[in-house]
Amino acid sequence: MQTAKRFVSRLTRQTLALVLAGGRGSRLHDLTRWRAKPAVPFGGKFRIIDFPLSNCINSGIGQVGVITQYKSHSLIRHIQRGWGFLRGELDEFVELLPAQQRIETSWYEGTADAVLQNLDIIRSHTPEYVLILAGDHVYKMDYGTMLAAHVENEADITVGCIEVPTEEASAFGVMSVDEEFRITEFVEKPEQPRSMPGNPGRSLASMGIYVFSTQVLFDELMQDHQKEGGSSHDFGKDIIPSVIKRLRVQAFPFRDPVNNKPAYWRDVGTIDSLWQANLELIGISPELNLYDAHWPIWTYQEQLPPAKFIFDDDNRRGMAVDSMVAGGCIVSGAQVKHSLLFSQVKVHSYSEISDSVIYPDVDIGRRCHIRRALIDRGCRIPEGTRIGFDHAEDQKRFHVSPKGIVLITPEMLGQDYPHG
Ligand code: ADQ
Ligand code: ADP
Repeated sequence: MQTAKRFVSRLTRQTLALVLAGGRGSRLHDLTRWRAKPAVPFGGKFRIIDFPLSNCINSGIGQVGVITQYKSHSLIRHIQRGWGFLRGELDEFVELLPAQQRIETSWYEGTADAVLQNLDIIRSHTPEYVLILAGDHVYKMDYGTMLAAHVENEADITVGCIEVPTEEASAFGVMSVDEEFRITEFVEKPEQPRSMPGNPGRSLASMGIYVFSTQVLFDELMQDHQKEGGSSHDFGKDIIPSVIKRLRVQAFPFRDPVNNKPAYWRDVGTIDSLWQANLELIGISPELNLYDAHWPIWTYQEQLPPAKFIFDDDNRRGMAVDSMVAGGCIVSGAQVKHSLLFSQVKVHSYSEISDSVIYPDVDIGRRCHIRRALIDRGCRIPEGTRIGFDHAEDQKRFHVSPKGIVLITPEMLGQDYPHG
């Protein structure tokens, strides 16, 4: 029995994954004014949620629920369009679980409440394990290894973790572990995070992803639900810290299976980190390889013609170097350097773009000079616009991040958002 339990494919088949995709992501400013953070575009043709969803499918987990709440329209549309290819008759699905006030007459409070309100749906799928994921991180991870570790350690709960610099650790749940990686202490977003013993300057942070044995999940959610006040109904704040003394709660360090180093994992929670993580993909051998045929990232994509680079009427060369350019783009007599163009971006003659991330359906008029910018979907940049050269000037119309990245949305340009 014990040996049979170790077949990872059996474990993944008995697992229901729940992707929490309802948070605000308010540090992304106007990018999340109309969409949830998991719906934010990333990597030239994906949205952030495609990463955890692809990880599920590539790990062999075919039963997935996506818990939505805040500004969920574009997220729901993306999932309906892009993630309907699973085979219902094989009991594989990506199911949307919007806040529907099923148990309480309120929206989802914390993350634990969001799961609690879907208990009847979880029950109906009779999983042996429930894998709780965040919808807003970029990484490639085989959840099968985490499930196998959960079973081998005979854990009640397993928490995915990574090492982070201690000075950044107060943004996370921070844990201490014993020599068997059992969690002995867990503090959510501590003001003074602890370093790992023997590794000063590094702390062990929760990735906000959890494997629960199903009955443990039910029991703990009900207990938390019945608490009179004092609980924000959140996994990191309430559930995990309160169970570590009573239950076997293991940490699972997320490492790269090839070199056994801490693996690529990004929160992309700010304009600076989002811009940087996008541009990092352009490098010669980026840490996140999107060209890995063994770990495809699935998404919704329109049928688009190839990207096109053309000489304009004055014989000026349209070109992009050191860049990634998605389908449907046309660069005509303009120069694009070290930039990421999402689908259907048009760049017109005499314009120069560098170090920028341009979301889909953007039109950049003639004679624009743009550097270090993040341009949201659907912007039409008027002829002759200069961005990224004079921050005092940029600040009057746009949002300028602490590292000087200029965020531009259609509203800031006085334009309507593209619908549909
Ligand atoms: P945070 O990222 O601060 O910390 P939170 O804001 O609760 O946690 O978001 C976690 C996930 O749940 C996100 O994907 C978010 O979209 C979603 N979410 C939040 N509120 C929701 C709600 N009411 N309904 C549905 N979905 C919701 C967590 C952990 C930390 C850990 C970090 C890692 O609490 O311990 O270190 O994640 O990023
Ligand atoms: P995404 O680029 O993520 O797909 P959308 O452009 O679809 O985002 O916007 C998300 C949702 O918000 C859509 O329903 C869109 O119509 C709506 N929306 C965006 N901006 C506005 C606005 N200024 N006023 C009203 N609705 C808006």
